[in-house]
Amino acid sequence: MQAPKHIVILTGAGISAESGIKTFRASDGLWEEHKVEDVATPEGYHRDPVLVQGFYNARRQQLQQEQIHPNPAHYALARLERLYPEQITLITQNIDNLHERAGSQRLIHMHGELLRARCPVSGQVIEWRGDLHQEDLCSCCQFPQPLRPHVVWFGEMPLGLDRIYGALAQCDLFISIGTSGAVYPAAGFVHEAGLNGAHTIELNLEPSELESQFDEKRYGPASLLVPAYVD
Ligand code: BJW
Repeated sequence: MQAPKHIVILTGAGISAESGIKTFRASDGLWEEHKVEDVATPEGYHRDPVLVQGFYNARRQQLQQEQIHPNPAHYALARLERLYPEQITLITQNIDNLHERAGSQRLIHMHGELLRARCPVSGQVIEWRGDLHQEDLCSCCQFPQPLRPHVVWFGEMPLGLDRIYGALAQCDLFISIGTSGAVYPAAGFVHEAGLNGAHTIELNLEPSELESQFDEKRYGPASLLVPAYVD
């Protein structure tokens, strides 16, 4: 691959599918078992915090099982970052930690991180590897608050947007990997990058909802496509 000046890479649930982590919108995906509005909105959380904490506790436990590992797609992106550390902005919508475990260091978790909890009042974020319960209170406020998962639900503001839009404004290559393009603002990044003159490429199992917006497309499993593209 010829080195562009700046590359923005956006990943979604599809990159972690072959590591054994379920995607959202597949027929056996996470939304098949749960209603989106129950487990991925602030309203759902306020209605039934125990249900929502249980949903994330189960995913947190699964992520830390021995058989869950980064796959060749995560490793290929980490290799690319080692080759071009200054030229790459890696943005993930995933809350798993598989990019970091593969060696990626300069990573933006725009929808948060499963292994962290957050105080809803001060915004303080702390590492959290075990189950999270309503009785787990923050230690930052005068009146301690129940900690919540450090994730971004529908209607909430994604994280790192200033850095993301800054990188999109200067990138000449935009690569989207394993995302359905169903959720904004991430679904708008290809348009944004295209406006700035970047070459855009989709690497996905199948054409996404945004397929027609990409200059180049390759379809198949990420564990094969990504190493073949970046190496
Ligand atoms: C493989 C593979 C393999 C499988 N190899 N590929 C109307 C119009 C426009 C916008 C809105 C609207 N109404 C509301 C909105 C905004 C809303 C939104 O987008 N709603 C849509 C439903 C329309 N967005 C928000 O509310 C966001 N905030 C916001 O907009 O703030 C205001 C704002 C304004 C202006 C600028 C900026 C901000 C927040 C969105 C938060 C999303 N949160 C979740 C949950 C996170 C925590 C958790 O993990 O539980 O994020 S929802 C869920 O979807 C999760 C994911 O990150 C996200 C995207 O899913 P992803 O990764 O694409 O997964 P899938 O399953 O959809 O797709 C997997 C893909 O992989 C598929 O294509 C497969 O084919 C492929 N695949 N195996 C390669 N082996």
